[in-house]
Amino acid sequence: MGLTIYMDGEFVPEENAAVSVFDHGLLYGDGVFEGIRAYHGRVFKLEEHLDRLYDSAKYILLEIPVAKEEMAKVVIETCRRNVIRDGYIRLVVTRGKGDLGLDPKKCPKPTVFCIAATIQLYPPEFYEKGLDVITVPTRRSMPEALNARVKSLNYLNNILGRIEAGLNGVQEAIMLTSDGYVAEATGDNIFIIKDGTLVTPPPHLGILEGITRNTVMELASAMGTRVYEKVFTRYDVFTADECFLTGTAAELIPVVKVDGRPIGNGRPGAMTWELIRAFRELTKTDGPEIF
Ligand code: PXG
Repeated sequence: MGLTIYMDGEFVPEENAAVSVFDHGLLYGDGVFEGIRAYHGRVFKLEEHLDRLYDSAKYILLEIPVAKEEMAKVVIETCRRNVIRDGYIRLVVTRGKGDLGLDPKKCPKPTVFCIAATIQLYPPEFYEKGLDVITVPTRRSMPEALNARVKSLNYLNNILGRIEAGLNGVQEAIMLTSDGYVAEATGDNIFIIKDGTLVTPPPHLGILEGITRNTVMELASAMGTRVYEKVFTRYDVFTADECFLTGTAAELIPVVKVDGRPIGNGRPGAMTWELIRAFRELTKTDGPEIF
């Protein structure tokens, strides 16, 4: 594809952008990342993504060797060099190159790279007709083990969930907590709508506090909709009027069937469409300009 990648302080051609086989990001998933979108020549919610990246790094005691303000410039410049007006940005900070042991003290210098490209998560027709999803046997990791609020490079828990969805012929999975509460999808947050009220699980349950999720909550509140962060179960999903997922890559996508049960009337709901429209409007004006 011939992309230009930001890699440890310089912009290099894709074929020269490589990490060491001793990088602890690769050996152990020891690192943090962000997936960010560019829309209409702007980096959507850049500040929020950078705040989360630096908080994730802080939680794992990883000091990012680039100041936050500088990192904002790195993201914008990577888009510029790849002529990305609408695209998907992956910003990654790993513990860096160490030895074969776990000890992060052996990794003197974190690895930082940024990719600006494009992405299509689900086939376009699913945005129109909605997704069919299942709850999977693999539970979301306990927050006491690795807090899901950290956007770490350890995605095996989610990937197992995604594999189980695929084994059952659907695109996406809903993962439950070890107590059986609805947590989130493998790479998206979940919302249900009942009697005009929007409900989504609280971050302390052990989910990623999605930036798209927070944006949707703000948009709904601004529309005068009641919004609650509340713990709920599959019962609440099965009896909901509407259901949808949110994520930077997925954006807002309606869910029309869960575990074989149609949600509401089995078609994407009116409130979901209204939120999708409001979200699309916001992408026109939010975030710093690339060009
Ligand atoms: N939950 C999880 C577990 C995520 O990984 C979200 C929610 C949504 O968060 P944002 O801030 O993006 O609204 C994510 C982020 C993929 C993929 O290929 C998805 C994410 C990250 C990287 C890849 O599906 N999702």
